[in-house]
Amino acid sequence: MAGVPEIPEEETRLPPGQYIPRGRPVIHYGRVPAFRPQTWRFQVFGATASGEVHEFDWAEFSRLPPAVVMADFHCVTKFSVLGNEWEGFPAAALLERAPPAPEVRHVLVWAEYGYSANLRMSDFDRPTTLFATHLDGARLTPETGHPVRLVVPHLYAWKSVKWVRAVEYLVDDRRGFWEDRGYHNIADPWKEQRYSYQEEPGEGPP
Ligand SMILES: Nc1nc2c(c(=O)[nH]1)N[C@H]1C(S)=C(S)[C@@H](COP(=O)(O)O)O[C@H]1N2
Ligand SMILES: [Mo]
Repeated sequence: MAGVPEIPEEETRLPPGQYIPRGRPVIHYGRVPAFRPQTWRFQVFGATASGEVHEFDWAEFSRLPPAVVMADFHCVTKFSVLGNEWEGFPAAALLERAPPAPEVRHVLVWAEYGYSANLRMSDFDRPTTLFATHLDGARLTPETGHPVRLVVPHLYAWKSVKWVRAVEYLVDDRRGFWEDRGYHNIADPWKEQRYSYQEEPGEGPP
């Protein structure tokens, strides 16, 4: 309608408490690991359907079916980066190649140096949850997760594990690195689920 001021799209797209920074912040705990393609392995372990550990080398992992996801990125420290084009392999494709046992409800995603984040299977299984190798048309840099990082755009970005090396299938939920240090087990930015003291009964492991 004429005369009605429009709310800029960037404002309606920002979850509560978030802002758009200048540039693209890079943050992580600890050092940036080196990628050695000859010895790199990706493991799927825990409650697999077969009871066996699945292991992929880089060539095998790279043969998962490709996908592209356009998404915003929200860090709990309050910056958001809008409109990222991630390219990689859907988490759902990994679930097909390395099926979980029927009673699996959660995953713990593991990175180099022991960083981890837990997710409900319903969050891991979303079509927009991706193992990304590229951002905005370019290969990930060492700092942003090369060779591969998880991207879970609908949750706070600490769940988007860089330098990912393994997925553990869980029947009972277990907290990851930040979830164990006071951050919310679910981490939905639209509900501002930042800290574990905000958790409702049933939103985290006892
Ligand atoms: N392996 C690993 N992944 C990680 C982290 C980390 O410390 N280690 N930090 C997380 C946090 S808190 C954020 S905000 C994003 C930052 O991603 P970026 O550096 O590409 O912006 O990576 C996430 N993934
Ligand atoms: Mo973050």
